[in-house]
Amino acid sequence: MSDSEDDIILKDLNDADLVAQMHDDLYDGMADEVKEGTQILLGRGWDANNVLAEALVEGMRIVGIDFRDGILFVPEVLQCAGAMKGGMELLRPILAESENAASTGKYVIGTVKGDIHDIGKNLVGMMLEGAGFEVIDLGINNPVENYLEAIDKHQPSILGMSALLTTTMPYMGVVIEELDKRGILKELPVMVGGAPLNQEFADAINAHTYGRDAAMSAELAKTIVGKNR
Ligand code: B1M
Repeated sequence: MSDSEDDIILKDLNDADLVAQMHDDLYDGMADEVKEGTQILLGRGWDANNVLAEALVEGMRIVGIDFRDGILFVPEVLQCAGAMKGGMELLRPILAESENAASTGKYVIGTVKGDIHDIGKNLVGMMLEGAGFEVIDLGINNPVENYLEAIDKHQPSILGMSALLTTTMPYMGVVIEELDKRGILKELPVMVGGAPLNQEFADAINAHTYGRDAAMSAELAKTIVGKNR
């Protein structure tokens, strides 16, 4: 996007220009600069949620458009993802700070088989930690066996599945069917989420809840375990 970064001193930019520059830096996969911008905004008193939404998630939305249109390719988008994760790591402890730190419940989360997208899942995990959940993150590309093993081992209050591809979202239904067959579904609420999903799909596969975004998912999770005031 921009090719004259050399002379730009991030801390000298006003908020709007800094956010725009961070979108460029995220697009260019410049992890150090994205981290520095994140730090500067926090230092100026920005709320962590606003830094996340306006600087990082919005930057990734722009990346997504050019990825879709064949302007950016997988290796470049991986670099963008790395830059986004750098910024998210700085926000993690702030988002996870909570008066509910004692544990609202256990939440097992993982991206489904065939799918390696994890940025959104990680964000959901951070918000859940912020809501006081103990989060057990199974990572990416999880077959049904991984979910079953984690349920057995951790006895969670909620199971969460993430999918970013139209080709992998049906696998959520496979997992839910298996839980149903084993009599687990009636005891364990399942939350599903990811960009291609909607409420209709969640209903069709018999999921308990559809989480549209990270903040809403944390609120829904608290409601499910009866901890929403
Ligand atoms: Co991929 N990719 N990708 N990709 N990628 C998408 C998803 C795509 C929409 C891009 C596009 O065409 N515009 C498209 C999917 C099209 C479709 O299925 N309809 C796509 C494709 C096609 C692919 C490949 C097939 C490309 C290829 O190889 N030719 C390939 C598939 C690999 C695989 O998984 N098997 C692929 C690969 C990759 C990368 C590895 C390069 C990289 C992932 C890196 C990583 O995650 N570590 C990548 C990325 C980064 C994207 C985009 C650009 C960004 C995704 C993202 O991180 N968004 C994405 C385009 C886009 O979405 N704009 C795209 C930011 C994140 C904060 O949002 O993940 O939606 P999101 O999460 C949100 C909500 O959805 C929700 O809360 C989150 C926060 O608010 N949410 C949940 C998510 N999970 C939840 C779970 C919940 C509740 C809420 O409860 C449990």
